[in-house]
Amino acid sequence: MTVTLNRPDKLNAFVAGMHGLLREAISRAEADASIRALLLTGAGRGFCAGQDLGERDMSNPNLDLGAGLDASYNPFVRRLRALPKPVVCAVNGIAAGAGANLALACDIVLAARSASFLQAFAKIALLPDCGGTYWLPRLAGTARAMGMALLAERVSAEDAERWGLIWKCVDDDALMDEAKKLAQSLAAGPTHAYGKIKQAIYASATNTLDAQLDLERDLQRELGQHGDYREGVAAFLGKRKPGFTGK
Ligand code: T3D
Repeated sequence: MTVTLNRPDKLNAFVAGMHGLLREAISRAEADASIRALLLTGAGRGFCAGQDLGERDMSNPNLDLGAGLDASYNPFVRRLRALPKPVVCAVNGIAAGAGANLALACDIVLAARSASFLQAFAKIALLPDCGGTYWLPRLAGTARAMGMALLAERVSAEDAERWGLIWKCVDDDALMDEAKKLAQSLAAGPTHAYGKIKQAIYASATNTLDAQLDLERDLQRELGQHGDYREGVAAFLGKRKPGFTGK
């Protein structure tokens, strides 16, 4: 399934209605077994410029940004990470604020060479949200995380790849072909195993080695009972391509 953020005149900045549509999309991706990979991208010259800054009522003395995160952004990030299917992000242009951190929440991030990542938050006296303070130090190290968050400067797609923030930077005109090919190939793969790979890799951020070894054992035990494992081994031994079903 491809989900395209589609408000290009505002660089796909988030307004309330988009959150509703994203909720519907992720619910479909969760429920529909025929959807075996998700591809997230943006329409136009930007990927996403984060929260639409015109949407908040600045005259409200009780403005509660935490409530907005609780209601919309945070559940979406949690559901993306927990989705037992691979999520590919094709960052087609600038990814700023919540847009940058939403991209980094995805499992495999490709970015167009002309794209960039901007932790814009400090410019408006906020802090990186949507998991930014979690992913940035883990992916790029504290020094770079701090630089990105405090200085709020654009990081090019090439630097993002070099720093380990994303999987790959590709030429602009190759981005969508490459992202679709990748998503299609993942969708034809052992998607049940991919779900467990996600679970294990993401759990490692907070697990001890002992806990992680136990988790690997438990998940491997389960995968060993799955038809895709049998098919993978039979295909290898039979010198043929495997036909994984994910079921
Ligand atoms: O409220 C809460 O829920 C708290 C949660 C916050 C999460 C966040 O995401 S906070 C961070 C919000 N995002 C930003 O601060 C980024 C703001 N945008 C920019 O700094 C720049 O637009 C960019 C660096 C991303 C791109 O610059 P540039 O020069 O390529 O484009 P531009 O001309 O600034 O933008 C094009 C249009 O999109 C323009 O509209 P116009 O003038 O043509 O009608 C611009 O106003 C609009 N736009 C871009 N970003 C936003 C936006 N409009 C509303 N909100 C935006 N975030």
